[in-house]
Parts: sequence; structure tokens; C-alpha cells
Amino acid sequence: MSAARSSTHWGAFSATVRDDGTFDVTPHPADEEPSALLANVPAAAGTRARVLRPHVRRGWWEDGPGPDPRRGDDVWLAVGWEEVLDRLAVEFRRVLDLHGPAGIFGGSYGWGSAGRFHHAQSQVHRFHNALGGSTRSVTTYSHGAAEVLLPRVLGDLSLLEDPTSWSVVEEHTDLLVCFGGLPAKNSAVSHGGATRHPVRGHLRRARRRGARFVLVSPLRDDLDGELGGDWLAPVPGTDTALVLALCQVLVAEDLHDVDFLRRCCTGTEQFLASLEGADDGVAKTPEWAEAITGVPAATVRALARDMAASRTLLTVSWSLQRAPFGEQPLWAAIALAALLGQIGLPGGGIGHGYSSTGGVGSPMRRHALPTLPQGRNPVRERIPVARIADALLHPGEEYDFDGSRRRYPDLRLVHWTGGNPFHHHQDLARLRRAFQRPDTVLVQDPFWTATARHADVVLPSTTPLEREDLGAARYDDHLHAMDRVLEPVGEARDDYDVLAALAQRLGAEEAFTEGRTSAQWVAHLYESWRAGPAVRAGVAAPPYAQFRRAGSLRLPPADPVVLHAGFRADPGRFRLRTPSGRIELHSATIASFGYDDCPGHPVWREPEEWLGSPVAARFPLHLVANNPATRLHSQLDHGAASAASKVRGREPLRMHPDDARERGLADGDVVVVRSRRGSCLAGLVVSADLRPRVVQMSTGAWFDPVAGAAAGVTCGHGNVNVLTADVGTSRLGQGCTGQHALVEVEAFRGALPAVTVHDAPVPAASSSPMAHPS
Ligand SMILES: Nc1nc2c(c(=O)[nH]1)N[C@H]1C(S)=C(S)[C@@H](COP(=O)(O)OP(=O)(O)OC[C@H]3O[C@@H](n4cnc5c(=O)[nH]c(N)nc54)[C@H](O)[C@@H]3O)O[C@H]1N2
Ligand SMILES: Nc1nc2c(c(=O)[nH]1)N[C@H]1C(S)=C(S)[C@@H](COP(=O)(O)OP(=O)(O)OC[C@H]3O[C@@H](n4cnc5c(=O)[nH]c(N)nc54)[C@H](O)[C@@H]3O)O[C@H]1N2
Ligand SMILES: [Mo]
Repeated sequence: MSAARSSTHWGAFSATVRDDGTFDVTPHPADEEPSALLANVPAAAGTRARVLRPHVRRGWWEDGPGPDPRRGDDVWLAVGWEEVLDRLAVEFRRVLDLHGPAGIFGGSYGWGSAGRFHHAQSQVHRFHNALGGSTRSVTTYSHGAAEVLLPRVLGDLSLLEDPTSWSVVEEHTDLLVCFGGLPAKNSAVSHGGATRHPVRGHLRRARRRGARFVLVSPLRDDLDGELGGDWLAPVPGTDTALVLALCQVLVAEDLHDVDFLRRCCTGTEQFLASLEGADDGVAKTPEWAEAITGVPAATVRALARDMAASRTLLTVSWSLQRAPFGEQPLWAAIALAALLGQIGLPGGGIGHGYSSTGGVGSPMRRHALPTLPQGRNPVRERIPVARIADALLHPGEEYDFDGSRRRYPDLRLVHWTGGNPFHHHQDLARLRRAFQRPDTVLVQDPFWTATARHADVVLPSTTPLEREDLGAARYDDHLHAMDRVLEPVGEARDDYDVLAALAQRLGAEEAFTEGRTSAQWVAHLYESWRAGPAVRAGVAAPPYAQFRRAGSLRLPPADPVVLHAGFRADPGRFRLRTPSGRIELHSATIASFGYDDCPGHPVWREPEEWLGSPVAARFPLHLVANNPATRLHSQLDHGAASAASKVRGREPLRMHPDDARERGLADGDVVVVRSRRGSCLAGLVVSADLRPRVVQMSTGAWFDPVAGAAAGVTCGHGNVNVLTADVGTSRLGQGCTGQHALVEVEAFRGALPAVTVHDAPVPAASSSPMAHPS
């Protein structure tokens, strides 16, 4: 038995390791609300789903690089580290010589694991930079539309990065109106680490003080039941209409704050005129909205009056902008907050993403954390992150993004480390076609993810449990010494060592490693932090050896934030970084782009797929494809917490009892879910916690294509992204729209295919001793 400590995006823990290598996890003592996701961690040990040796796809190994329809459906060969690294070095050299560094796609989007040095994406970016750079991606799947919109209308990203702090909300907010709720499941997670989970405590104390909650969501459990709260369940994707109607009532009843609008906003006239129908002749009244959202007009009027009479905070979860025209609900809610005139007051105004992760609402640490320098990327080529399939399928084609007209680059070598596009991207059948286009796909991952299965070369990475690191995050209050809990599994190697070996073959070893081993790097990052940012921030950090022995270091708290307090008090002096210096309810800049899908002020636009559209005649259920309660994305889907939620091995799909009855379905049935793009199996859970005609199924079940597509089913396990559409939010943001899709659900008849995706692909499992082509 031995004990060791480590950290994940969902909590820090100590592990008691038994002699057989299995272990138990004990949450960090400072954690008041440890996450149930910790139960998934032990699954990282053992060999299930692990890549144990380097593997190559036979077609690539034997026939060389090039577009290949066999990718994703070929034989795997286990090969030795030295020979595969030699072959990869030749391929990197070929692509660099023929296409330049822009021919390498190094976006490598994904959460990877906690740990400051072994952060997979930082490692791969540093490696590419040492070779001359690579094409990258910009923005995120999380809040791509917001990242483009917010700087244009509020001047920066503070609304989603550092809104008014929970401690202020707890003390001052009387009415919290939550679009998309405050789902407890999401606050379990925070990028980089979450030693403590304070969100639920803040909310309960606010409730005890008398704060009222209004949940606006298709799902009742998006708000903790103990908080009480009214539940409004608009038709998914229609929040913009609801918010515009709330605005219309405020103006019609003279409840809007004219002084705030005059001092702090621009474009008010155009926006107010649009509420009365200046654009389309239709006034945005509660009756107009009721026909779209299903929320009674009287409820909207009463809510608008309550909001004007209370210290009101609006929150818009990130999910609302992860849908077609995703810019609109956020921009409309900003306009609503401006009309209420409480922006900059303690506990009033608006935030974006409270409880979307555990960090948002904790004041963000301003000083730097220990960080691996990535060097410089001379390649200027960038794609919006969620346009990856378009880029691979349509090199050279033009597209719009945030006011500029661009061309997709010609990507030849795709290198993914620490992300899972066959988890995160939409319309997986299309992504499969896109992944057949490049010359080479290289994936480093500890696990046989669906992305690994669509690669040419799969290199086994260690997990954080198999290496030493530093754990820290910008919202967290601890710096952790992450221990090596386990020996590397199989032939897995640290990403750093793999990239160093490749860099050595490509003449870039010194630039990449600077002569340090990974242990030396970890110590170096700590010591440079201790001597610089820590001193400036007044953190008394001990020398490295002492820090490692102690196991962790408490970081001083950052000051609570009241967002836009200075701006409100003196908008002339604390100008926002918008063209007007104020909040832009109408943006002349956005208007000048001439985008019909994102004009100059917030508007309601009908998505192609919503319950009011013609597509609903064939696909009459609205799927909410949200983030999972039982895991982080696709990570450790075979872990105990995730496995326990499955129904007959399939990802659960929740459905209202009326809809189940209408289809003759019962709890526990295996069902087929179909959209215009594909189909998957799911396990039915009947629940009255949803609006009728809404079904909910989370992301993250590993994509398990059904051989021969039994009954036309494309995924036998339940990956929602076979159902979702691969279209951007708008020409402005080009964000991910994976949260919504229209579907139909029916009973599955026939022989149930086994879920095999959590085990190594069969040919690879049987290819030892090592298969080697002669
Ligand atoms: N339909 C739909 N789709 C969505 C969303 C949605 O709401 N609906 N949400 C989107 C959002 S918000 C996000 S952020 C994305 C998330 O998408 P991703 O961040 O891509 O998902 P993860 O499952 O976290 O993938 C991380 C991968 O890194 C690997 N990994 C972990 N540690 C290491 C390491 O040390 N080295 C290496 N080499 N690999 C490592 C893991 O095994 C895993 O395969 O999904 C998006 N997709
Ligand atoms: N446990 C866990 N926590 C996570 C993650 C995870 O994978 N697992 N992922 C993390 C990441 S990367 C991110 S970006 C955040 C994502 O944070 P969010 O985007 O906020 O999370 P989601 O769970 O996708 O969606 C939140 C809720 O929005 C509601 N919703 C969906 N569509 C609509 C709509 O049209 N109108 C209204 N009013 N509500 C709607 C859904 O009911 C859903 O439960 O979560 C983070 N936290
Ligand atoms: Mo995300």
C-alpha cells in the first residue's frame, strides 16, 4: 500500500494504491462538496480502453501518407516506438518541405488533463513552434459565439471570465433569473483544477437570506431543488423571443432605467424601435413571444415587473449560445440587463456562465501560474475551432468570420494531443469523411478514443497518474504537487518525452527541451514562478523540494468583483473597449458586416430545427445535447460513475412520460434516436423533469459505429454527435451549435449490438507478438 496525491479538472484527491495497482480515491480535505466524478478516476489504471503500445493503420504504414477512405475502418498493427518515431519524422519533414508549417494542423483543441507542465495542448504547440509553427484554431466549443460577440458589445470577456463574485451575489441579489439554470452538475468541473466546490454553498446561503430564483430551462433539474424557484420551460432555442418580450414590457410600462441607458449605452434608440416592430412590423410583445416560446404572456409581464422591482441578476448559461444564432440570446439578455439599469450594482446586472463551470463567479486570480512557455508561432493561419470539418473538406474555399472573409487552409498533417474531436464535434458521419482527407492523422492519447480509431498513428500517452506535475488553475486556491501514483501502463510515454524524441529526429531537440528532463522542467517552472509572479503577488512560496514534500500550497484569495462598478460610476473615465466606450445595444460595426444571421442589434431568428419549424413534422422531439453529469466530456466514460448511469450499456435518454406513452415506450427500453444526419441507440429514462416534446441526452458516450449498420443505426452506444448538425452559430461567431437537434425516437427491435468501444480494437488486441510488414 502506498499513498499519493493528484488533481483533476473536477477535484484534488489522495490515492491509496494497493499492491495489485488498483487504488481508492479520497477527496481533498478542503473540499466541502467533492464531485461524484472522482469515482471515475480509478478507471485510468488497468488496461481497459488503454492504448498499450504504439499502433499504426496498415494502409498508412504500407502505402504511405495520403487521403484514404479506409481511415476509421482498417487493420491496426502494433509497432515499436523507435520505428514509428522514425517514420513520423520523415512525414513531418515531407509536409514541412512541401507545404510549410501551415500544412500541419496543430489546433489540438481539448481539455486534456489537469497539470501545468504536462498540459498536452501546450506541449504540442511548443513542439510545433520549435519546428516553425502550425495552423491553429481560435475560440472554443464552450463559448465560441460569446467570445466574438462580447468584445464587440461589452469590450472584453469579463462577463464570462470574471463576473460579479458569488460572495457578492450571496449577500445582495434578491432575484436570480437563470436562463439555462445553474446546473450543479456543471459546477463540479473547472478547467485546470477544482480543489473546492463552493457554488452550492453560496446559492444555499443566498436562498436562506431570502433570494428568489427563476429557472428558465427545458429541464427542471438545471436548478437545485432546495433553492425553490419558479420553473419556466420555454421551447428550446426560443429564449431570445422571451427576453425581447421582457424588454418590451419594461419599455411599454416605463420600468426601464432611462438614465442608465443614456449614460452607459449606445444604440438604445434602434433597439427600442426594433421592439416596437421597426424592422419587421411586429411588436415584440409577450403575446408575440407566447406563440413562439409557449410561456404565457401574463407570466412574462409579471416577471418583468418583478425584475424591475428587485435587485436582479440575470445569468445566461453558455449552453444558450451553443445553438444556431447563439449570439442572440446573450446579446438580448445584455440589453435586458441594461434596460433594468442594475449593471455595476452589487448583486445586479448580468453574468454569463455562472455554474457553467465551478470557477465562474469565483474571483479570477490575476497573477500568472507556473506555465510552460510555448514559443512563437509564425504561422498566421487560424480557423474558428468548430469549423474543422469544413476546413478539411473544403481547402481553399471562402468563409466569413467576425467581419472578415477568409479562406480555409490546405491541411495535410493533423496532429491531435489532449482532445477528442470525435467527442466534441458535430455530425460525426461528416467528420469521418473529413478525417479521410488529410495525408496523415497522428493522435496521442492514453485511450482508444474514437479519434484514435480514426488516426493513422496512435501513440500511447501516460495519464497524469503516471507522472509528476504541478496542479493549479486561475479560479482555484491551491497549487498542488501532483505525484506519480502509478507506473506507466503498458508502453505509454509522457507526451513530452514522445515530442522530445520526435524533435530530436527533426533537429529541434534543443529548441523543444532546452536540455531539461520533465522532472527538471517541473522544478524549473515552479522556481521561475516562485521568483517572479509569486513574489509580485505576495505569495510566500517555499523552495521546490519543500513544496513537494508539503504537497500543496494555499494561494491568497483574490478580491471579490462587482463587474462594471467603476464603469457605472464614471463611464467617461472607465470606458469599455467598444467603439463607443459604452454597452452597444446596437453595434454599428456588426451592422456594417451585413450578416443577416447576426444583424446590428439582438433579434429573434427561427432556427432551421426547432419545434416550430417544418422539420418538426418528421422529427417532432427537441434533443438537448448537454454536458454530462457523470463524467467530464468523453473522459473516463468506462469509469464507475459514468458506467452506473448507462441503461443496458447505452447512454441514457430522458423523455417526458406523455411522449413515452405516445410511442409505447417504457423506462429501461433500448431506443433508436434519429435525426436528419444519423442515428444512435440509447437507454430510455422516463422523467417528468422535462418539458414535453423535449428529450435530453448528454455528450460523451464513446462513438461506437455499428458494423454493417444494423437497422441503419450509426452508433450502438449513444454518442449524441451523430445526431447534431455541423453548422456555425452565424457568420459572426461561427461557434459550435451542438446543444440542439430535432429527433424522433422509437423502440429498437432486433439483436442488440454489443458495446465494444471501451476495449482495444480487436485486431490490435490480437496483434502481439508485434506484427511487422516486410
Ligand atoms: N453536442 C454537443 N457537443 C459538444 C458540446 C455540447 O454541449 N453538445 N459541448 C462542447 C464543449 S463545451 C467542449 S469543451 C467539448 C469538449 O471536448 P474535448 O475537450 O475534446 O473532450 P475530452 O473528452 O475532454 O477530450 C480530452 C481528451 O484528452 C485525452 N487526454 C487526457 N489527458 C491526456 C494527456 O495527458 N495526454 C494526451 N495526449 N491526452 C490526454 C483524453 O483521454 C481525451 O481523449 O465538447 C463539445 N461538444
Ligand atoms: N459534470 C460536468 N461538468 C461540466 C462539463 C462536463 O462535461 N461534465 N463540461 C464543462 C464544460 S467544458 C463547459 S463549456 C460547461 C458547459 O456549461 P453549459 O453550457 O452551461 O452546460 P450544458 O450542460 O451544456 O447546458 C446547461 C443547461 O442548459 C439548458 N439548455 C439547453 N438548451 C437551452 C435553451 O434553449 N434554453 C434554455 N433556457 N436552456 C437550455 C439545458 O437544460 C442544460 O442542462 O460545463 C462544464 N462542466
Ligand atoms: Mo466546454
